[in-house]
Amino acid sequence: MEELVKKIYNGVLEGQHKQVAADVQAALDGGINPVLILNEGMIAAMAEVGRLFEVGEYYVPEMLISARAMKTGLAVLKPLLKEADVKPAGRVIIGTVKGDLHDIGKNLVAMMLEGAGFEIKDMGTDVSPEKYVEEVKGGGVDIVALSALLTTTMPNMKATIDALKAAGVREQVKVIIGGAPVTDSYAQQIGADGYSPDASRAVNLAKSLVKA
Ligand code: B1M
Repeated sequence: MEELVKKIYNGVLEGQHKQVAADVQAALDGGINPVLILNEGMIAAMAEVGRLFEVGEYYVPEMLISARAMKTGLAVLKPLLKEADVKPAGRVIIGTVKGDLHDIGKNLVAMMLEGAGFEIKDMGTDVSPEKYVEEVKGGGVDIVALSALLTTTMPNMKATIDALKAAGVREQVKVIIGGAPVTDSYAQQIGADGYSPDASRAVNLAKSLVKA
């Protein structure tokens, strides 16, 4: 039984998405608790993927194929997790800011957060401040995650935070930002709650903010 969970862990680590889906199904058929499969098989593997990325042993392509394997396994697991009433680590809305069409990094951050147990609403690219505000007003959002790849669209991160303030909902959420031109000092300057240079550290940041 534990061997199957270890196999799922290794499958996610190696990015074998079809094998992971089959192994998750086999584990469920064998009566293994879905929460155990999620935590010890999949989320633990994605945490290791993050560590390998941080020490320079994994690169973006490896992260992407592991994230795909995790997603494939999660699709098999999800209906049972709902039955088991597993609470997400937090609810995140994520998007690339207004005027910006780059989405590869944003997608990676979304996948890593999902791998860490967060519920994700992907708002897509070119997302206006008003759309973020509307979503936050709808309730249930813990973190607003903003990505920008262009120096010309970075100011729309500030515009989004300002719009949240103007709508009176800034204090309801944590705002995290990232993207190639973004820096920690920029995050402080515009009043974001945190900055992460990459997808793996975005997970640690998000976890620390929902705990706080
Ligand atoms: Co664009 N582009 N691009 N481009 N593009 C850059 C960003 C650029 C640096 C290339 C260059 O000139 N050297 C440059 C920006 C210059 C600047 O502003 N300083 C540039 C430009 C100028 C443009 C156009 C204006 C080109 C033109 O039309 N004249 C145009 C703008 C379009 C628009 O957005 N309105 C444009 C268009 C495009 C494509 C559509 C062709 C394509 C995007 C396809 C897509 O995303 N679906 C594209 C691409 C692919 C790039 C490069 C080559 C690669 C970006 C990428 O995906 N990197 C890029 C050059 C480069 O970065 N080397 C470039 C891989 C990705 C995994 O990394 O997105 O940095 P990244 O994400 C990382 C971290 O930044 C972080 O985690 C990720 C993973 O670790 N991160 C976060 C990202 N978001 C985060 C959020 C967080 C936390 C961490 O919390 C919320």
